[in-house]
Amino acid sequence: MSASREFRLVVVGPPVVGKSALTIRLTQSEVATEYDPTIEDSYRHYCEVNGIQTSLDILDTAGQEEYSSMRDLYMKTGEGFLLVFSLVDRHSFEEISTFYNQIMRVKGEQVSFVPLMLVGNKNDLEEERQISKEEGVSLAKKFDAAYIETSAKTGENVTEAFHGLVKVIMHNSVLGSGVAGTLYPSAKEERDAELHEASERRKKLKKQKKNGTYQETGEEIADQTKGALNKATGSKAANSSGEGHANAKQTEKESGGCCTIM
Ligand SMILES: Nc1nc2c(ncn2[C@@H]2O[C@H](COP(=O)(O)OP(=O)(O)OP(=O)(O)O)[C@@H](O)[C@H]2O)c(=O)[nH]1
Ligand SMILES: [Mg+2]
Repeated sequence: MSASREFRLVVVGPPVVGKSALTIRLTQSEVATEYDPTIEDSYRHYCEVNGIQTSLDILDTAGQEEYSSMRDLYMKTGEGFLLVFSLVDRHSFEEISTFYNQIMRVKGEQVSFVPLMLVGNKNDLEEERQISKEEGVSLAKKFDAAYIETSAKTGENVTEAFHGLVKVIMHNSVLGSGVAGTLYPSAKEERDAELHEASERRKKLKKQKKNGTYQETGEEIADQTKGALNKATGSKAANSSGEGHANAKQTEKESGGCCTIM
């Protein structure tokens, strides 16, 4: 397969959060159960994203502090970053800001927008969860990043996390285009569906009112509709001043069928 576009993705985050397990799950469709601390590993993965043949050059990095001197270099060369923390380890969630700050310091000198995917991994361990979805979304907003929850063990959202980041790089904008499958921001189609739902609900309430079966006040209809509209459009307006945002267009979800070459 000849790749028409190449992307350099870097997987960063504290130790033991599952960076290697996620990378191996994507590139080899294998479940890595052993913990083997990484120094630095590089993977090549061919796939189709938004109908475009892509070659992903994925760098799986060390979470361990003793290898932190290597960070500046890969942060300089990376195009997009998966910032991985563990949903069952609050300390890793708190530590992720250190990685974010370093990326912004290094990349901030080169570009005005850095494509980021904040990844809450190990979502199969629901009963041990220490970080809520709301906390994840809130941190992603602060970082101007997309947010997704994954499991390298079950495979849930693993492809979506990597492909979502590629989409962010392609659009060079998170907030304007949305990213299908992520918890934040939702894709345009998902927001459109919410708007449609709000409009249908308003029609139904109007009909009930006409038939005399309606119980609520007019203000409540307005509030419900406004609430749904706000939910559907999110707080994007406040953040949509970036150049790429206005023309960003969400395309359909990619079909699977990836192949991998190490
Ligand atoms: N239950 C569960 N365990 C996971 C998941 N992802 C990784 N693990 C386990 O967590 C441990 C650490 O995973 P790694 O992928 O090696 O962690 P890492 O972030 O690469 O760690 P460093 O290379 O030291 O930075 C391993 O025992 C994995 O099997 C997951 O989604 N669910
Ligand atoms: Mg590792």
